[in-house]
Amino acid sequence: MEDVRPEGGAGDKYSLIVPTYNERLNIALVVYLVFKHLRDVDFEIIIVDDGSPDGTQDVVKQLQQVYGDDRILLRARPRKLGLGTAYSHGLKHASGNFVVIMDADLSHHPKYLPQFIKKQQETGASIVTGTRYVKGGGVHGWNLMRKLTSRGANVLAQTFLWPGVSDLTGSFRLYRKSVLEDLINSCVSKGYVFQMEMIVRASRKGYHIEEVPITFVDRVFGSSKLGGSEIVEYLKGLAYLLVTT
Ligand SMILES: Nc1nc2c(ncn2[C@@H]2O[C@H](COP(=O)(O)OP(=O)(O)O)[C@@H](O)[C@H]2O)c(=O)[nH]1
Ligand SMILES: [Mg+2]
Repeated sequence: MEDVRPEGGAGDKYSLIVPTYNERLNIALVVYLVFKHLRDVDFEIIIVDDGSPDGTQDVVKQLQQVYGDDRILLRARPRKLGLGTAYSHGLKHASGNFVVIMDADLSHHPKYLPQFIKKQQETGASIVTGTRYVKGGGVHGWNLMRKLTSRGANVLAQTFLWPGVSDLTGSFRLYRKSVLEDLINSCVSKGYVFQMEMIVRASRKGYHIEEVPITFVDRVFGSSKLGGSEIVEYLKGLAYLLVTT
């Protein structure tokens, strides 16, 4: 199946899973930029909206009129059910042999998508992950506290889990679909820890992982959902991974 396909292209299809909660102001720009940067690529965008009260779905429906509902799939859920299950929900509807997971708030800029694809084709990797913590990568727009939190989280996890990947908590990644299915089935964490569990388990399972430096720019519109309780959850998650992987 996917894994025996010759590398390098023809026939590859990319399903971009974009979870949204109150992204009315961002989603059209993200979609526009994806089309702009993936001109010669076969792809679909699967938007998993959790009943956003701001009317995100109305904007998505308008985008479907413009780009076609075979390119923009709206796979909504009735209410806010969390990110981890949003990915598996989107995955059920993915028809590509590769899946990209990205945020809707432009922190994950679509301009990097061609680099992810190229890296996968050159290396045959099962996962290509965007990393902020190598030369050429970075973070813009975060205050010192948030930078320290993210950096600290990565340093802690590197120290204890030695996953061989420089950015564990970022979530801008390309996966072979079969690999993502396997990982989602093996992961139990919720929330922010989920991204770290996915990549740590991938590394333990011996999947070939490559990195592409990205600059993460904080969202311009809307507000983030990260707070103090996530830091506590993160530390619990780290401890859990330490004993289970
Ligand atoms: N479907 C769905 N999407 C969500 C949920 N929570 C966050 N998102 C989306 O997930 C992405 C990342 O969330 P964000 O608040 O930007 O997290 P941050 O970048 O870590 O601060 C964005 O595209 C959000 O709209 C949720 O419960 N359900
Ligand atoms: Mg964000």
